[in-house]
Amino acid sequence: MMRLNSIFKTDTRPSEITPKKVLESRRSWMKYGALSLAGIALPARSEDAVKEKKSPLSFDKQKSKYSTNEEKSSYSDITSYNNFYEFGTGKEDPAQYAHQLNTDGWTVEVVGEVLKPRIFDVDQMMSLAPLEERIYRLRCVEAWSMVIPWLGLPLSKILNEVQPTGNARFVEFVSLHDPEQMPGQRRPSLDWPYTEGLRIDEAMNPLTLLTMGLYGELLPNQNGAPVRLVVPWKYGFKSSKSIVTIRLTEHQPRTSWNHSNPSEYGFYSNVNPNVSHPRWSQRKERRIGEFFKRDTELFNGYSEWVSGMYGGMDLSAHF
Ligand SMILES: Nc1nc2c(c(=O)[nH]1)N[C@H]1C(S)=C(S)[C@@H](COP(=O)(O)O)O[C@H]1N2
Ligand SMILES: [Mo]
Repeated sequence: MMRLNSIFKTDTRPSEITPKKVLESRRSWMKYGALSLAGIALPARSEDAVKEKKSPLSFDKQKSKYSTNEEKSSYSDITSYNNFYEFGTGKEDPAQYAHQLNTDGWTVEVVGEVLKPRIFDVDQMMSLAPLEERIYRLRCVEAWSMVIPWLGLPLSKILNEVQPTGNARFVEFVSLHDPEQMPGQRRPSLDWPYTEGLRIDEAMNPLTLLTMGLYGELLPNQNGAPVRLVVPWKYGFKSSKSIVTIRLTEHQPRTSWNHSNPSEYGFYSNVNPNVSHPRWSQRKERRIGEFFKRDTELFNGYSEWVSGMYGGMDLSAHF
């Protein structure tokens, strides 16, 4: 805890200071949310939550049944070694430049093949379920990994709100496109905006989280504030950051990495030690902060909950 204490500049452990801090930022979101909605009433659920004086941000301190028991990566590793190409292609670029991103008044539109398209502000999304802490492994395609205590809610809670139509077979996630705030977007390192996608059953799987925080705090910008996806059985690039649009579609959406290099980055990108990346093996991974490599597990160790979705599929063809 020594290290964390120094990061948070306090004698209190982060887990103990969380509720107040998070609650304070919730209030500022409420304020901005109200402004941006300009007179449009907040949905009943959000108002009810306030009336009941029950913070919708209170989260389950018990470990979720989906959490790993492995040692968590340090807060400083999680927030200083990132991939977020909107802020540059170097691992240290996001921590250096992402503070330029203004997340005030952020909204996410949930549109497409749905009966009730809707624009959510971040607070409204958080109000749909109590935030829950889940300690998930994040395995990057570059063969490193971390263990991160995320704070989020199952994406299915949001999707159920908008009522997918019978044509909704995929979900597309679009991240913010704003070259003024995101210097990396002034270069064609990817085809902007960053887009990703999941099949609808993957999106509805209880492991798939819409995440607003980590280590009991709101997400630092470099980790994808104010709202990012976390899909723990897939390579990290499927977990889109700073999302502004969630679109349900009939056809498989085009995704940024697949588009830039289809032979290296498949649509599914399930973590799989038996399917090599064309330029390196995926059999082993280096846990950031450790010296010796570990064996990579199929579906990043989450087979129990996800393998059923891929029955009969050739995972080397659908990599
Ligand atoms: N919008 C956006 N989302 C993104 C990326 C990105 O460049 N832009 N990088 C992805 C990659 S490659 C990884 S490994 C994870 C890293 O998440 P982390 O920095 O929170 O560990 O974010 C993913 N989400
Ligand atoms: Mo990644």
